[in-house]
Amino acid sequence: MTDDIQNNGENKMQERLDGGPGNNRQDKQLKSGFATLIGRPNVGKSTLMNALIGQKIAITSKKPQTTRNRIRTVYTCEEGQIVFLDTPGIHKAKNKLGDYMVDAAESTLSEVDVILWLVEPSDYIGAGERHIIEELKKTKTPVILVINKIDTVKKELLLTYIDAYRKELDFAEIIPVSALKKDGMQILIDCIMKYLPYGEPFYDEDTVTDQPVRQIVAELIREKALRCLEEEIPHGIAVTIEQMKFKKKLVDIEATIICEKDSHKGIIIGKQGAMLKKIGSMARRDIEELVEKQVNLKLWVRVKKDWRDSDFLLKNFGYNPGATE
Ligand SMILES: Nc1nc2c(ncn2[C@@H]2O[C@H](COP(=O)(O)OP(=O)(O)OP(=O)(O)O)[C@@H](O)[C@H]2O)c(=O)[nH]1
Ligand SMILES: [Mg+2]
Repeated sequence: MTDDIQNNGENKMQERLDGGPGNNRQDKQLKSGFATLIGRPNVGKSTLMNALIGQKIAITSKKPQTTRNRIRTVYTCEEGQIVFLDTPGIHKAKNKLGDYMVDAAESTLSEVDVILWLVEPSDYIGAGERHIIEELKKTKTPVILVINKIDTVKKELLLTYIDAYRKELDFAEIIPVSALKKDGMQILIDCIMKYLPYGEPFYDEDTVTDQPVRQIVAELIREKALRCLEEEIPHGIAVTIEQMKFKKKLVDIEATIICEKDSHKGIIIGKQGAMLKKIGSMARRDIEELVEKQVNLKLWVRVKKDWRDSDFLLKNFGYNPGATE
């Protein structure tokens, strides 16, 4: 297999995500613009974005601080195009990675046409929400309050939550949804459209994301590590792709899981390699769905002490401080 063919496979895969050449729409008064999803960690931003575009691009987990980079996806319909930005949860940063994540989220506020602020279904407005309210007060961008996870509460209580939030900020709209059950998705799409300017679409109509395939693959591996590992270990993990070779029927992938301590390395590998095998086979299934080919996945584990506080290593692992794009 020559390098050309291997690269061609990756390029074709990328083209499928990018929408490929051509596909220009006949545009008459189309709407087109950017919507950012912000909120505290774990409120369901990534789940909601995946539900809105109908495809899994952003990884999700029940552990907070899952998303680390700004992720751009595209929703296109007859009316126009919404470019979504999924962002890391806004939290009190404890290291340089945390600073980077919060900056990736907060820097979107003034760059978009509409902000979706996701909150838990509750009338308790804590310090985390108050910090976000202060940030939102600084921008002129319209804010849609999205009360997510309504499948977990009684419908009667929704009005209390809406009232509590309405007192805090002048929202353009307040929409209750369940991202998990895909409840309220069309209402939310229609509502976002109202706040977008008229204009040409930014991307071809088949484009789903501008995330490179390699990055999605690395994220899928990190997602499985997040799901399989407990306590503080997942927060200290990064994944790098060493190589990805597209062959005729198969994709060969070699990846490294980076962790912060020797003791973590032992846990990630597990007894006779059992944990690493579990992470690998779970990730392989998802990657196969993404690349639509059989995948041969080899995983390694390496220790890089305190990488979350090293500018050099952060950059190396794809978290580029100062450049959140
Ligand atoms: N019951 C219920 N759970 C939800 C809903 N939306 C998301 N979740 C769950 O909430 C958890 C967090 O979801 P994510 O989408 O990863 O949250 P996030 O806001 O992107 O989190 P960070 O990336 O850490 O900021 C996951 O376990 C989801 O399954 C919902 O509508 N209902
Ligand atoms: Mg997320």
